[in-house]
Amino acid sequence: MTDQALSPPVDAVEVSYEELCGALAAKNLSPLWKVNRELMPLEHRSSTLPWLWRWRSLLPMARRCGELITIDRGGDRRVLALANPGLQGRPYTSTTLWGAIQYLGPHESAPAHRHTPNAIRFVIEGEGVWTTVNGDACDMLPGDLILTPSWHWHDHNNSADRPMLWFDGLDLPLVGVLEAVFFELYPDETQPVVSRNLSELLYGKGIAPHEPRPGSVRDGSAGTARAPAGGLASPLLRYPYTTTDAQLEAMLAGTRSDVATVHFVNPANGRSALPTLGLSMVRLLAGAATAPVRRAGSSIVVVFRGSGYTVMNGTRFDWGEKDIFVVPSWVAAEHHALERSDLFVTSDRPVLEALGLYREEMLDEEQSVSARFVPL
Ligand code: 1HN
Repeated sequence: MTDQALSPPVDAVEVSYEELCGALAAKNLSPLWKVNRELMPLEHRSSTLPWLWRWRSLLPMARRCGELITIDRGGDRRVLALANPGLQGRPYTSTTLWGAIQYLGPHESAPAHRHTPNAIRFVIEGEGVWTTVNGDACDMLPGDLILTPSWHWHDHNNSADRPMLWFDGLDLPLVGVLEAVFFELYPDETQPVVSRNLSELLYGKGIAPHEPRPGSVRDGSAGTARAPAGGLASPLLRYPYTTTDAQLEAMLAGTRSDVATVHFVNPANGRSALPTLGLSMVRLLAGAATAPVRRAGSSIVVVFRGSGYTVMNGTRFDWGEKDIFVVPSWVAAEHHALERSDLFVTSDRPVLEALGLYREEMLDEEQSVSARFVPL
């Protein structure tokens, strides 16, 4: 029998329900009624697990990698991804964020390349290293944040006798699901250094260069290596810890609060320094705690200084200096500092906000797993 109303005419399918299901699968069709609750669960679910990586186990393994693994072209970087055990062996810290430790030995260089995922470096240990970003050599000292925005050339160079370790944060898993990952090797091992900390000099002081419109007659930017202002990413590429520290101190002194947070923003527009990554530093004084909150979107926390614990969905994660942990989407989290602590946070929040998907919920004291500790 054919259905004449359809063009072209098709054969009617007269089979049992079981046979129909088999026929659907054979034709790559999937009935929603079988996967509905999985796709639209009534309770929010995240496959990312709350997890913590201890510095005392990370460091010796990173060092051993330094001895056994060379940085060749091809391999390119000596990076240990913080692979979330909820993500079936994929090397991602959450479904949207890549978090990793990178180790660069004395007098080593990690060759120049560029890619569409946005990346940040947050320096944990070492000195005498710089990352050249589109020709601008950005010095890296502990606590500094360095941006390598989408499609910017970058290579890392260690001129010191000591190894260097930093945290790499990327939006790679997100750009991956969008199937928008592109990658290119620089023709040479490293880029010529055109300037040193120029982005900081030009954009780090609240006053910024006049930017002629691209293509205008007197557009003096042609031929310079620096990142464009007016793009989605910040033209400021280096956020030194000295500035972060001074700002947090001023905030705490000025507010009599025991918690202060700074956001690393694009000085040209006040938005997040990178379009896909939220970047902030939270300082908690000894005994301070943040109220329990759950947020859509995930974040990775690097404990730069201090010690304390974070309660995530009722489980307590004790942390010390340089430990790294992940807060999955919609997991209630509260941070408690046992001593004065600095927490560096990388999140996917700008993406959720831009798409109208961001939500958060403050949880009251009863729902809190442990009551807020009020310092004497
Ligand atoms: C990358 O290019 C770097 O440039 C670090 O240092 C980590 C992880 C995945 C893909 C590219 C770097 C990376 C990465």
